[in-house]
Amino acid sequence: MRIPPSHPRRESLLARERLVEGFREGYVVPQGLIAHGRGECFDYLLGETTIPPALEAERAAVAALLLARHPVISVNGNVAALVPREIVELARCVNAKLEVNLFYRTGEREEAIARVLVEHGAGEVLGVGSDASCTIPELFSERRRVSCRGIYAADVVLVPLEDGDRTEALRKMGKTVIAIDLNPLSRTARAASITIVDNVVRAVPSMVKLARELRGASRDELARIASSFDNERNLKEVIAYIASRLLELARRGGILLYSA
Ligand code: PTJ
Repeated sequence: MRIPPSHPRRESLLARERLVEGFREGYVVPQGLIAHGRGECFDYLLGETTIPPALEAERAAVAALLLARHPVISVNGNVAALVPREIVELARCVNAKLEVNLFYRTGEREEAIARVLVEHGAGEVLGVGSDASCTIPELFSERRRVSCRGIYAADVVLVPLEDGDRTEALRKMGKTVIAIDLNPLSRTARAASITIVDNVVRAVPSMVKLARELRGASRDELARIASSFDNERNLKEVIAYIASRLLELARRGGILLYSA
């Protein structure tokens, strides 16, 4: 589908096209298309931009990843479709392993997603086939099967577009969990150690940029950034931001601007 460069919703339409392509190629599940629609709805409320509390969370997340002994980035179908190059680049910048981990797991999808990551520059991709032989305790979805050298052993795990159950289970294992979730009210958002309320298509490139900036920082400075972050306070700031933005739009009648 050709989307004119001047189209006001170009970026959003391009993201949809990438997901539809991933769906046609078999690595995005239909449920992933529905999940994206829910995300788009929250993105409207944010004004489709990285808001200040999200940037603060991205900074804390990058500091935590750079400080980690064994950081791992979990990749599902939507992430592979939306930000394949950027997620590989982020892993490289923070020296993290990449692991495929799927809610709707099939061997074909695992392999297809690993292939997409390799095509975009990844070296080793964990979590495929028999590599996913460790189990996250108390988790009953297919997400429980993880790589013993990856998520199972990780101290810090980045989980974009996650479900609440795994976030809670990983926290119970003592791990620092970083979530990227446009819904600030979700169970994932509340259960994670650091929640980035931003679209993955903006959050991941922003984290790459921050990683390049912070790579030269001392461990003390990184520890200060990571430990001064308070997830509950940050989520309250996100909700306050949305509330005041909606009030402002209602006052100005500006809601019409967003009905394209
Ligand atoms: O590829 P699989 O098999 O692992 O399945 C992936 C999906 C996304 C289908 C699976 O993880 C799922 O069902 O997720 P949920 O429980 O629907 O949660 C997805 C969350 O991500 C929701 O809170 C959405 O608001 C949010 N979300 C959707 N699109 C984006 C997003 N957050 C950030 N950026 C997005 N582009």
